[in-house]
Amino acid sequence: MALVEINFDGIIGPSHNYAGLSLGNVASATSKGNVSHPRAAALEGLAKMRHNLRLGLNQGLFVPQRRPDRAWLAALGTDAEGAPAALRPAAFSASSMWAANAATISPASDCADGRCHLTVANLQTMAHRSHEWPETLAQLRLAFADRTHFAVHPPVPGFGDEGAANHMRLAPRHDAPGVEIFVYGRRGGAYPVRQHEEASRAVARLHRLDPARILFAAQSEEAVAAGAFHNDVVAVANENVLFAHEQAFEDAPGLYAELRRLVPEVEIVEVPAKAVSLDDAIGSYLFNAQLVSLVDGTMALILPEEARETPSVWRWLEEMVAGNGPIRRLFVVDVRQSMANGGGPACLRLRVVAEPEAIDPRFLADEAKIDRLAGIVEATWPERIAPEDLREPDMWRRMETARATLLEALDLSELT
Ligand code: SUG
Repeated sequence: MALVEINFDGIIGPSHNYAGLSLGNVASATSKGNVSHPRAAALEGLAKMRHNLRLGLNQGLFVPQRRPDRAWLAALGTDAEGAPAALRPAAFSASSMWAANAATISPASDCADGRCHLTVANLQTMAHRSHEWPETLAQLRLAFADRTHFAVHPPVPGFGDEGAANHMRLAPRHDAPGVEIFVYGRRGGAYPVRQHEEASRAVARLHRLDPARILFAAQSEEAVAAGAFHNDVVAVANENVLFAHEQAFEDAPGLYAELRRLVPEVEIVEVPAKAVSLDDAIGSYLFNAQLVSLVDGTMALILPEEARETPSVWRWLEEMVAGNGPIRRLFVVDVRQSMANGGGPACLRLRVVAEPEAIDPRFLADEAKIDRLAGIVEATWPERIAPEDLREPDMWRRMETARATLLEALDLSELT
């Protein structure tokens, strides 16, 4: 059986809304109070999955979580009827769609026990994301139940961990031993840093990685302060290629030197600030592209429409693919509903290198399954949600019925 990369996308849930909950996430703040379109959002996400399947990529899925999260509200001494205004939106957020924050993954070839390790992220910095982990853990325990192949860890305590969005892996190929880079925040100007170095170090220990083949790198303060609340807003890696903004890291030359020593095949594609400013990089989500290896062995970027609409970014990309670098092709997808909350194509997926046969097939996707899911979304997802709709019991029931219908279609009703 072959080890391949599988992208697990979070299906965008029926409660998708714009509540401006993420301090330091510029798009979330800008969209605060706007009317959202959950049905269109979920269809955009499914269309991205279909697009990637047609490129020959392997695709998986995670299901939306229970929203409103009545158990979480109960633990806070309230309920959906009585929730104070400061709590209500946090109980409704569809933020588990951003699967890049679900967990950190180390493929089997990096881990001392020869198993793929997955640690669920605690997401403790933001209240609306801090209650994702129990349901994420439940899904990962089902999808990756085979203990001969996988070890699923609960979240690390005490220190903020935001999962794969702050983790990169460089290797000659997906199935070869690699070097894992854990990126953390030290300072973020007016904004919180969400990935703590101690959380990253704990994950590396739990995954039984070789200490000689891991690197820890701080995000630059200017990147966090400009809105790079996760490293995957300013850098992305795939196999032997690192694609990063010049201002992504506190000590880029030091990181690159270590990488070149440990992975001689590495190719670093750095975008200079004079060609693309940090603001343009963050506004367009250039680096939140999925950097993927196509079946013919070349690499491609799967970019959001906003990258094509940002002149400095598109100019730079066109020059890059016209040159001789390792990234040969550009694809553009429309995930505007997610983008307006700060989630690009790469935020919506969690990468796992594994044998598909070892995974619970209910979490794997093909086009027929995506078509079925799209039909359910069309029929049951709310068309629009305005902020005041979150106070309507009819809307809560609609969200709950929509999710239950989806789970039933996937034979995953045990997650209800
Ligand atoms: O955690 N947005 C998410 C976006 C996560 C993007 N993920 C990665 N970069 N990998 C966040 O900030 C907005 C929710 C709101 O404001 O209602 C939100 O949670």
